[in-house]
Amino acid sequence: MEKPDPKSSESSKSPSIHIEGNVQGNVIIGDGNRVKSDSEKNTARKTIPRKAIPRKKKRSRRADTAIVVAIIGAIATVIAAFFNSSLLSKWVESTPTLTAVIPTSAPTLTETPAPTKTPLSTETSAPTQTPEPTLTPAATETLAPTITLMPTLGVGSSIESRGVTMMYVPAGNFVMGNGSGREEVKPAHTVYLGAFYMDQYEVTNAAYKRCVDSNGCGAPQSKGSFNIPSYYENSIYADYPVLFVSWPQAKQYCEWRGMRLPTEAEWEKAARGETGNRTYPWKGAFDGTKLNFCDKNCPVSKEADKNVDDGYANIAPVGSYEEGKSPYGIYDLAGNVWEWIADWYDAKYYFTSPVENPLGPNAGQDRVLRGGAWNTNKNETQSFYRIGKNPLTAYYDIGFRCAADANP
Ligand SMILES: [Ca+2]
Ligand SMILES: [Ca+2]
Repeated sequence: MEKPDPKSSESSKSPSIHIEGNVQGNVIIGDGNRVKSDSEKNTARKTIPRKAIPRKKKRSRRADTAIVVAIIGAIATVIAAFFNSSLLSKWVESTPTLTAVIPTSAPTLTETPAPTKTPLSTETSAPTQTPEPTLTPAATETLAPTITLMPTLGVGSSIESRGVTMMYVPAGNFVMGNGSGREEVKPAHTVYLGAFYMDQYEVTNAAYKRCVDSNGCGAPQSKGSFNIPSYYENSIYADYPVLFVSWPQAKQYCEWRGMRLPTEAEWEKAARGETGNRTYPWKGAFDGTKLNFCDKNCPVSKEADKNVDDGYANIAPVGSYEEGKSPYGIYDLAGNVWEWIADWYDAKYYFTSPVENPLGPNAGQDRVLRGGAWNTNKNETQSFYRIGKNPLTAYYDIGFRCAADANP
């Protein structure tokens, strides 16, 4: 009788797992419905060939395989249990907190782009057209009425009249005429005049031409002058006195400007000042350098003063003699051109003249001329010197200037 293989006895101690087939020891054989007797067992042991050992190895491999399968199944069971466990549920519950954060931050980001519309503010650049308020200069025009300076008018004050400057002569008394000399300048007498304005210069070709060009005046009766073929329309003589205008033409020009010719009293006061002790517009004796008269270069030989050169043999531009202006800043009242006066001429008028704002005789043959000219001697340039001339006379040594009441 062979001893049982210790290995087989060990195998008999294996777990009671049901395995079909021939098994050594207390192993169920066959269908397992019946337990065989010891004799049967011995018979069976005797019938077991030695070659069964390798078969045993086959059986253990099968068992290992089954064990692996069982282990895998157990692991699967554990995993399944794990997923069904509360830990899994807790782990799952914790993850949603991460997903909830995302949506909250997202909205805040989408609204921030709104400020990108701020470029609209760049359209506010439209205010760059605000320069329109530069129309404020209109306010400066309101300064024109600042002629409210009237209360402060005095010697040196002036106004503008169609491009011509007029100087202010204050109201007051002055001495008119002269106690000696020719009969028509006598007697010296005090006259009161209201304030008035008088042109600072003799009316120039340019000033008169503005009236002619606007159909306000007739053209001078000659466009030339003494030894000057082209005078009135020649731009070289624009600032020279207009010549060849009659008394009616002179009057019409002043009225075109809204002014009038000066009275004889106004003209004399403008030339002499208030005291009446001046023989010329300047203070003191005759000075051949302060006026344009018939000097040593004058073509009228019998009138020429051979000791004086005043700079002009013929007519001179207005305002050429700064030192020859009157106390009121008025130029060329002595010399250059004779000047038409509003009054009729009467050699005896001073004996009957009103003492206040005299307007001259009511009628007459001639109109008054004052101041002498470029072709006269110094005596005829005296401020009280006076002559009468046919008002229709137009000549190369006769001009005029305008005046106006200062307090109409
Ligand atoms: Ca001269
Ligand atoms: Ca003059």
